[in-house]
Amino acid sequence: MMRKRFAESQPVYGAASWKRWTAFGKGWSLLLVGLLPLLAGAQGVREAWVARYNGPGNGTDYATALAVDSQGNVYVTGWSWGSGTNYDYATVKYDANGNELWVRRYNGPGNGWDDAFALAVDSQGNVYVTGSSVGSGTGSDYATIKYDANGNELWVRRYNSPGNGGDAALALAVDSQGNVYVTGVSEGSGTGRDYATIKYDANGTQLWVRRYNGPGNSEDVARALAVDRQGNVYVTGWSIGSGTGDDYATIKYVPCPGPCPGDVDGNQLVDDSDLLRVLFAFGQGGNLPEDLNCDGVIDDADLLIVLFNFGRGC
Ligand SMILES: [Ca+2]
Ligand SMILES: [Ca+2]
Ligand SMILES: [Ca+2]
Ligand SMILES: [Ca+2]
Repeated sequence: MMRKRFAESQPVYGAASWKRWTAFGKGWSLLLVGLLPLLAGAQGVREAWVARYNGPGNGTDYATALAVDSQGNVYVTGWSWGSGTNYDYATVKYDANGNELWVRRYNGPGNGWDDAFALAVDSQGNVYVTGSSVGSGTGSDYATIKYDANGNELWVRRYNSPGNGGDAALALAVDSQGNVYVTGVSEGSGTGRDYATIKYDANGTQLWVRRYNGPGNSEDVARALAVDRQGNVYVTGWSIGSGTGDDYATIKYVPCPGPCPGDVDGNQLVDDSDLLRVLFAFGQGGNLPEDLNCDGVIDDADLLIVLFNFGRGC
């Protein structure tokens, strides 16, 4: 009997306890189920702020590009209806809380349609924008602007194509030295529209322009650009081929002279093989690695670069 009572009492006590514990457990289970997405790393999102910008013309304003810096400041640009100036670039800096710190507008010399398409910010907070801006008798041109962190305009550089037609910069990058690279679409001279890629130094001095006309001798539009730590520049876009319609066309530009002057074959040493390559290519023109000073022909100057650096490792 004792055994039975004990045996009977156990489940009674046990059931009540179990009910309490299971009820408690269910509560925890539900809580855990609720927390599980967070524990698993899934997160919600909340709208911290919305900042709107209406230009002085109270008309159409289109933002096209955005960047954020290490302090959480946010930069946007685009095109914005002005007051008697048609569309202008309008670049806005917000702090991390969405407060508008400054607005800078740019109206080109043609007092016409000016559209910013790309923006970047560097580690000093300098802001770079580029796009298409109507010139004075030049159609639209690239117009690239550098602002300091306070929005002071440091320089504006314009580029008009050899075809004196429509030009629109569509992409921009800045490297760690503050060199600025832009690319886009630019009217050629008998080549339809071409890629045109430009490098400016930190002071806005134009260092080079390179154009690309595809095999279809027709429309070529560069849409994106990147620069790596060695200063190699990459652009891509769409380009009419020869019987292939539009194709991707991706180009790498290497700096000239390179980081290891005289090193033609890229083995980080200036030696016999580099000398032989320059001698073998001597007198040739065109876009060759033996053209060490990039003047379009392999000549004495290139030979001197090899001889001057002979034996040097990089
Ligand atoms: Ca508006
Ligand atoms: Ca304008
Ligand atoms: Ca132009
Ligand atoms: Ca072309």
